[in-house]
Amino acid sequence: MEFFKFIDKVKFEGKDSKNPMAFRYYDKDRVILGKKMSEHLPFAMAWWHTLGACGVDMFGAGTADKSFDNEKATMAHAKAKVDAGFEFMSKMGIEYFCFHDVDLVPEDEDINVTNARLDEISDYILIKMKETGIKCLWGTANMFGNPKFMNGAGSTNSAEVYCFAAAQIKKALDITVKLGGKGYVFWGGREGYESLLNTDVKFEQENIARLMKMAVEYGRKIGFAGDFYIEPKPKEPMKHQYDFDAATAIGFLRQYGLDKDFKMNIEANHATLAGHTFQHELRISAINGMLGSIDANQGDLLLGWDTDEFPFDVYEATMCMYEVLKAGGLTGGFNFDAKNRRPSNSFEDMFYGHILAMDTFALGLIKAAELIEDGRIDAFIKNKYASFNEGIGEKILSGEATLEGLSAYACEKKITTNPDSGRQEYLQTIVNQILF
Ligand code: XLS
Ligand code: NI
Ligand code: NI
Repeated sequence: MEFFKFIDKVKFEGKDSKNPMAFRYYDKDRVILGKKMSEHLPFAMAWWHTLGACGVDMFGAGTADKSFDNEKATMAHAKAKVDAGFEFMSKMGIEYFCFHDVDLVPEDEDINVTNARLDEISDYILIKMKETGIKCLWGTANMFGNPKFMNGAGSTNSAEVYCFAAAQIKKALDITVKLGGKGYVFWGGREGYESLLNTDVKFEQENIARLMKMAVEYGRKIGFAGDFYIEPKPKEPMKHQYDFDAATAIGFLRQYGLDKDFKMNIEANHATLAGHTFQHELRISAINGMLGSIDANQGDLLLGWDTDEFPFDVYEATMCMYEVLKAGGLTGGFNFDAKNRRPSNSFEDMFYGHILAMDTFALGLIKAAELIEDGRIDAFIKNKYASFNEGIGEKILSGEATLEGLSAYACEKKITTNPDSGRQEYLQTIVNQILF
């Protein structure tokens, strides 16, 4: 059954094309800095948004029909979603997908039934993967939707719920490994608190770490060689979430000895919710050797929540790709954790959203490569710290310096110098010059 009859395959037509079902910048075989665009940009479809989200919001019902000609919450519907998903990814030229356990099948009261459904659907997905060459980027367990998780999963006060979470993680890992997933994500949905009056933060964080340790041990045992990821987010649904931002999550991983197995999955919209730029979160992850994967979406600075829009801000995408190129690429990919706006409710809009996003990142990649090749920004930064290349600066870097020694140097020289200008506006001019 073909769901998207209006398009055969989205093709690259170039910058001047007015065809809405074509790429203007994403030209998969174009080589940028020695690598094909498709290799720089392993794009992934998010099962939950693309095949599940219907535009439901706090004030109204869904606007988009994602029944795919089947009754919802049935295995027939789950299979139709697989068919629709693989047709969609093939036509878009998207090579990966990401999923939560309960995106794939309807969840039953009895976890054993859910697990059997997951076995069945993953067999079917495997067939489609072989047919199309499409791969799994990462899997995860949804440990925030079920009312059981109202006080968190790893952070719950109920040992029983903790076991239930463990069972979900185990199964989601099994399925991820079965599908050859490159990564496994922990987004700490409800791992946080509303009030400190009823929360033992230390206890909860230690318990989350225990659960992650068990997940790593089990994953390695069943042959999972990929990365585990934490996806930081400061708030929503909880008022305060433990994985607030990259720096916090990295500190947590190091404290509990999880840093060898985990990296960051950075989501653009979560970065801005944390009061950071997307680029900041990427940089912090990269300098700690933990830039793993990206949830490529965009927030709205006028709205204070995770709006999960398809990215269209080329400036942000350029800065993102600048960080990714500097870091030598991702171990993961670019997952479109993004959904159409509620009134964009047709199947065509699913295509337009992903075309917009892929073109935005392709253009970002082209521009980031130009910034790097131009070299003026790198040269500026190198020169900015040049006083550490010789004399007293060199001594500081080599570790020979002592506080007394530096003090003696400063007092003797009666230092009055100020550092050179930061030249921010000059550098911003370079960025604009290259962008436009
Ligand atoms: C929610 C998160 C979620 C994760 C996967 O804000 O972005 O969708 O990516 O659980
Ligand atoms: Ni996400
Ligand atoms: Ni999110």
